[in-house]
Amino acid sequence: MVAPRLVQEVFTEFAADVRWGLTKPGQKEIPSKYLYDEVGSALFEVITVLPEYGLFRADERLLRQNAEAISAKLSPRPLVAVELGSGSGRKTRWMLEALARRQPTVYHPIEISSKALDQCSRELGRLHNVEVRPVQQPYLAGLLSVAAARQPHEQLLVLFLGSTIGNFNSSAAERFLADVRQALTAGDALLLSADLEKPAAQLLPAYDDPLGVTASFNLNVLARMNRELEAEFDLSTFRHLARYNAAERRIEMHLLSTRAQSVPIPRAGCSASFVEGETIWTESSHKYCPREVIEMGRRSGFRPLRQWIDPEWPFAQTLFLAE
Ligand code: AVJ
Repeated sequence: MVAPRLVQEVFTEFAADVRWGLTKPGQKEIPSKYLYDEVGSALFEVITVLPEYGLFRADERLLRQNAEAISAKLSPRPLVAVELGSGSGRKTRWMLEALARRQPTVYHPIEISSKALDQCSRELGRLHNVEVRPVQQPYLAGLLSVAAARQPHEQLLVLFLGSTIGNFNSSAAERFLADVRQALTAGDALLLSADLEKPAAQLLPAYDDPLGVTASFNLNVLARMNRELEAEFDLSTFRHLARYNAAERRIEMHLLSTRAQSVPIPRAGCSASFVEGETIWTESSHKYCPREVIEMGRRSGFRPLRQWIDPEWPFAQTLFLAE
């Protein structure tokens, strides 16, 4: 009896967000978190191995090269590492190995996808001196529950990798970091990844690859509405669109309706009407300059300790201490 009610509640939140985002006046939108159901998360894993999607490898390179330097900056106290949105956990291995060489480490991957958590536990569960304790919750709720259970002598290290911070607009990003800071104690640490500004010619193929994986990743949100909300989207009448918004310094992903149409979405209690060429905005990926990341951390209650930048694909990792 319990499981069906839970499923119902998840559908209700998705349905409410869809109804709001597809019937409001002006730009239609669907929050980007809905891209990551089981199919979407699997497609994102494929995106990370595409040659055009340089940011994943830049993040991984920085971790591999600097994991020792990062762990040397932490206190020798027992460490609790918390990762917000671990995905498969593939690149976190480098960090955990370096940490575990110095001290026993508890690692909490926080994810809403149970598939990703399983994969992550398998990938990282056998590392020496590391204990994996998965948390299936939204980021902040998960972080708060880990923080509530901490021992006073432990240091928390929050990992927010992959430039997921770029999904937020700048004021939301800062609010989010301030919320993270609130959950921490002075002396805790934050390692934050952010993709940096670079020429649009380098950036765009990362979000519009020739194989069409990113297009499938984006179109999946229409397929998901068909699966979960009994919607009647004809995917062949929508097209993936990635563009660089230079004024806002972000990549935007949209789904463009190639014709005028009205699409019933019964379980959201609405239909969505499109004029030809109208788009649904599905994701933003903000691109930063290095100083901006430092300043954003500072304003949220963190002291920057050090920043590393990948020269091949401009990308920054910044280590902060909670003040
Ligand atoms: C996982 C949010 C960092 O914005 O680059 C990849 C998601 N979207 N290709 C990004 C994504 C399209 C990705 N983040």
